[in-house]
Amino acid sequence: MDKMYIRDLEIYGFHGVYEEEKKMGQRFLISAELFIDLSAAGKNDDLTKTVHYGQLCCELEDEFKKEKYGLIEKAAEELAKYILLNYDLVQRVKLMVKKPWAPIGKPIKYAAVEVDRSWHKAYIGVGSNLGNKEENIKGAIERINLSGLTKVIKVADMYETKPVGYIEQDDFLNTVLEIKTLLDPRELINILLGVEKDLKRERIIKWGPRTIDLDILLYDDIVTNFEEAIIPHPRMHERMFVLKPLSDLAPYLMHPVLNKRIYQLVEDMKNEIHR
Ligand code: PH2
Ligand code: MG
Ligand code: MG
Repeated sequence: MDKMYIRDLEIYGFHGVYEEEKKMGQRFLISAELFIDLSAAGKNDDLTKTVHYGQLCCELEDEFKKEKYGLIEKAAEELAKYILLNYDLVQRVKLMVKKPWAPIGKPIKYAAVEVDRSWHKAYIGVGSNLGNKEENIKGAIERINLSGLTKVIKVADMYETKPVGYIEQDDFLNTVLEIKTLLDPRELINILLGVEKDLKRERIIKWGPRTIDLDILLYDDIVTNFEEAIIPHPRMHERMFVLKPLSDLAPYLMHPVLNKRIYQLVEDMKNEIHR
């Protein structure tokens, strides 16, 4: 991947654990490594296909001076997020904050931290079979977007489906979302649980009626084994109400455990039914 560098942008700021640092301020040096495809800008000599580094430096300075944090970790985290949220073309950023005048009474060149942050792509299975199903799903999408660090990129068609598992309940409306997120899987699952709660989901019967169900199906190509979010979703390949909308969005995507493409999983399941 191509990169753009900002090296040692000097900013006078007020971050620090000690009171005098917040009062007097000190010199900081900011470096950023942006992962960005520069080929279109390179071919066409077109500024709109890249990042204007002059503008970026001004914005980083404003952002850096807006708050007084205790830790350079926090300052670095905020700047990395700022870049990813405000510059669509940037896929990943490494951001370093150096403190050459750190008041520690020792002769060091500087103390510094670097954070490495990037967008992740994930697919979310959505289902509703209680209340106004379509409104519930739209409400969930809105809330996910409002949560800040996650954006819904694509929404598959909505499918009316017969309940699978516990069948004494109303039909479902199902779809799948493609999202990009700065959250790790645990943080993402917590946001999704918050949205479910917000939409008055009550967990009474396992696999029973729900206003909204939001499941992480896939997250990049990672494989997890922690209880709260097993990724890929362990039953996704057995559920047509997941596979069909997912295959509308990403038929050629590989399932990282089964090593098959999504459209192949759809075919497998159809053959299973007709066997
Ligand atoms: N979700 C379940 C159990 N059964 N059936 C359909 N048709 N759609 C669902 O979303 C669904 C289900 C558990 O999450
Ligand atoms: Mg579910
Ligand atoms: Mg669920």
